[in-house]
Amino acid sequence: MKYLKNTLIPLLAGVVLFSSIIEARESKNKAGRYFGVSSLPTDYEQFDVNQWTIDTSNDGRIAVNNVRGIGGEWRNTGVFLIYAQAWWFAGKVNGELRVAGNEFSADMEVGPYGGNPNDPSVRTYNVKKSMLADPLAFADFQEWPADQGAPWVDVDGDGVYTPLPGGTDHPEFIGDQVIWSIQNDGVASKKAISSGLPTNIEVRTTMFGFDRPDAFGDIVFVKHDLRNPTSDDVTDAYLGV
Ligand SMILES: [Ca+2]
Repeated sequence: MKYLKNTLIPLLAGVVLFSSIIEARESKNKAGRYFGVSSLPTDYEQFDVNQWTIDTSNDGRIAVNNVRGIGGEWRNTGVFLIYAQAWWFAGKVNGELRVAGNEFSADMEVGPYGGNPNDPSVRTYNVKKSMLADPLAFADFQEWPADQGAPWVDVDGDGVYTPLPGGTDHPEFIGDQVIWSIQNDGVASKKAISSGLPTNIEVRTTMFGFDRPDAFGDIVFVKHDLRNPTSDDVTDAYLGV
């Protein structure tokens, strides 16, 4: 990725670790874990549909250490293999270096570029395929942010998200669990990591995974859609996890 000009750049990064790494103890009960802890504007949610339990957020960080002290746990064993994980983006605007850095905190503002970070609609949305059995019980299913760009299935084809059971639509379950949020690097006062001028990129983040007994159950996928909402080109652009 060398050039970002008002275009969509989907990236797919995989977090892969194999079961042979750890002689895991299966001593804990998944059902006892919380599902959804919110504190706007940063909103934490938990990925926990397969061998991984990962706390994530809507501010550009992938695995966060804020919730339980360490970000990624393997097989509910108390063995944490990820302390914290995030991505960095850098490029040039009018020849000047700009950086969006995220680590134990984030340069990113939550929500869409130019939006209100305190609006409850910019939270981290967390849905599972199992919610199809009782979709009315889950606010993130009912309020799935199709209008913000989250993936969804318009079953009745009318262009409007009308979720089950009142309607026919539902989030697009590209995995057995899908966690979605939007964030932007457009607020200079938020940039505690890089301290520089904003890159002004807007990012739509999709974390998903599969509840399967094979190697897919050992993987967490994270997709980042980077968009440039300004008329200033970002050149010589790089993204790394
Ligand atoms: Ca519809």
